[in-house]
Amino acid sequence: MSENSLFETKNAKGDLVYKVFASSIFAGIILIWIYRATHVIENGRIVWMGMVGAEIWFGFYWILTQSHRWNRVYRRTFKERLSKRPEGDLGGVDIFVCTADPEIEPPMLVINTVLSVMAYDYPAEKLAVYLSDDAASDLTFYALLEASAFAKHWLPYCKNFRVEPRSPQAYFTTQSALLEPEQRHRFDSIKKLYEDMENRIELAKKLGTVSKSTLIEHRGFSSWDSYRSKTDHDAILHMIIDRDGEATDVEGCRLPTLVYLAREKRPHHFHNFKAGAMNALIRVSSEISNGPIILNVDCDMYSNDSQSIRDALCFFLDEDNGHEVAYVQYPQKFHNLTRNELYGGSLRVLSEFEFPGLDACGGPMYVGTGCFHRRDTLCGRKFTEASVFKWKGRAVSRSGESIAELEERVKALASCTFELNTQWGHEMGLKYGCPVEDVITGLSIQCRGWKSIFFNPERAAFLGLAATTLDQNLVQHKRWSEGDLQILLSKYSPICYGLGKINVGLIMGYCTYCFWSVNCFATLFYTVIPSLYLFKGVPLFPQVSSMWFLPFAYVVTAELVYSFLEYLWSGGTALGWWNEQRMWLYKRTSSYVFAVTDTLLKVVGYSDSGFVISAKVSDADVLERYGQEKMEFGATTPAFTILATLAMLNVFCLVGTVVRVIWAGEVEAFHRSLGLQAILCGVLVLMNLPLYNAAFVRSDKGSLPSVVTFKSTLMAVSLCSLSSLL
Ligand SMILES: *[C@@H]1O[C@H](CO)[C@@H](O)[C@H](O)[C@H]1NC(C)=O
Ligand SMILES: CC(=O)N[C@H]1CO[C@H](CO)[C@@H](O)[C@@H]1O
Repeated sequence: MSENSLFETKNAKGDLVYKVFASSIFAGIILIWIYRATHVIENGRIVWMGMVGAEIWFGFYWILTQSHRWNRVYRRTFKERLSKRPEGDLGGVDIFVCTADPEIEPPMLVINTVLSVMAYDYPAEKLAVYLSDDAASDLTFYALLEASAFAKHWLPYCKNFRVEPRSPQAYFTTQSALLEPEQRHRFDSIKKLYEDMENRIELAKKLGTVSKSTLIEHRGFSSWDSYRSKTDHDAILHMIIDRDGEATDVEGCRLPTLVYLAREKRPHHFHNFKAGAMNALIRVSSEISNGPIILNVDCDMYSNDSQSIRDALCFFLDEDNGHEVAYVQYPQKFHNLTRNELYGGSLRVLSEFEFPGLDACGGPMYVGTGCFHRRDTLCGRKFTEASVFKWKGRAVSRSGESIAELEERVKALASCTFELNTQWGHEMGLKYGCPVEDVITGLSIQCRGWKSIFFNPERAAFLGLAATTLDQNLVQHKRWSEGDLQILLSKYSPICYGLGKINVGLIMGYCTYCFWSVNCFATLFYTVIPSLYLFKGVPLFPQVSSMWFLPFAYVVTAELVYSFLEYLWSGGTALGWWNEQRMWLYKRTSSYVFAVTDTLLKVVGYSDSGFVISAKVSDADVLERYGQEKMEFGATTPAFTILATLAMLNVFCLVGTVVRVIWAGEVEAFHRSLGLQAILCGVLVLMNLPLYNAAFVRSDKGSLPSVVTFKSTLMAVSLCSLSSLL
């Protein structure tokens, strides 16, 4: 590392210890496989084959996940070295914020994100913020106008008092420290301004329209004259704070450019979701500001650190390695998690262990938010040794062109016909044709020879909103795992597409996610069959006194202890880990089942199994239960029926077995031959305690609907009786 390096990369400590540990687990897995191969269950060949299949799968999947842990690297930046360079050397940065639905993503949420990124500590004339509104909501547009007025007070306030975080909402709710009298005064007045703005926006939302005077005041609203519906309207583009204009804040300093865009939508043109919106933004911004660096964030993810742009630039501008870097991915973090992360939504282990592991193999995947890109790589450029990052000149205004003319010209780039017969969506921009377009976009960039960087600073750079009900979480994971499975079946399958172009470890890393949903088979088998056979009194695992018992006991215990330590190390709590294990089980036995089923249905030509997306807005009482960490089961969905059936089945098997054993006085024999099976069944029952509670004890709205309880009990009883007959 030279004196001028802007970042450093460190290998994880304890690498060697981990490798020894992993090797011992691997030896255990091999022994388990040997045991299965040499111990055929005579009166149950099919079950034996199932056990073999499940254990081969678990072993195989475990090997895949080693790509996340074998080597890991951690990054650190030296911003102070960057700041020694003249400020004038810095170039343009374009920030894309995407929103798609004013109901799910209320305007106040969106503008808080916009304000937080407008307030980055970066020269304002080089910063341009674009809001893509795929719902073309005049309410969101109105909120953005209000935000631009508020920014004139907010930005100087942030800079004068070095305020953090710079999302006003987050700032006002976390600000508790005593302020100096001088700031106190400003604080009160700016808070008042914010609340007034919030009231006006909430009022407009309630009335469904903005006031007449506002409509007349801003020419922008006339764009909605021809608006028919969310899916049928012209392109709408407004430079709310224009590029070359004289818009300044209350202290006379420049403001960042601020642009509102709703690309054209027509019922007969497929819009390609967020990838389509991002590509429209890439084109539109190229004519307005053309910043060589693009940051994209989801509209619920505010900036929690005003220095993040400078951090990211350290990677791109580094003299030794900067030329290889295509994008810098930040972890997804959330500000509304409860202490013990009831739904395991913190992605803790992902950001502390898995992504640093991918980073060591060539770079993390692009997850669609919280990511800085080089514009040229996003537009399809291939890597060469000469790909040094340069700040290119910004888009120049055409002489004599007015703002209105510029808007009119640029709008054409956001029409739905623009991409016909072009490489957009294929060689250029984000890729189309897959529900998780971000991942294949990142993969193809890496396949063109680029590296990516995972940067997880101590202080979170971006904070988003985690889903707050069980249903929302399961649906979200169904969507992710289904998208990832489709990648595997598409021409962008990391195995075929990446082989020879990227590191094998990275291919394995991608596969870990692509195979997520496939885990459902082995897990379902393991949660049902051993318990049923316990009930029947047929052992499926080696006797406790046998030598073969050891590899089973070792692999399971060691992996559990390891994952527990990993979780604590990542900053979680013990109960949080336990909650995560439950979610692990629930995802694998519901979300993934639907993901695989839907994918298979699509392959044979049906469209969907009808596992629908539920609203993301939660009621006050739902949020209250979330705050108390009570699981939310209050919906009649197929997913809950499966989960409840499995839970009932396990408790029946356990109770039935205990009763039988005590009745017959076979405790000793039972302990010897069915020990492992009973432990497995017992752990499954323990994991499901919140479900039994929701089914039989709780009476609030989040309890399990009685129809689901009834159905699942019936099914579990039938399964138990059926199996004892066979
Ligand atoms: C967000 O930033 C604040 C400082 O403004 C910091 O105290 C806090 O720890 C950050 N949040 C996270 C989750 O890192
Ligand atoms: C917007 C939102 O859902 N916020 C919630 C985040 O979680 C906390 C509990 O930790 C709730 O109180 C918030 O309402």
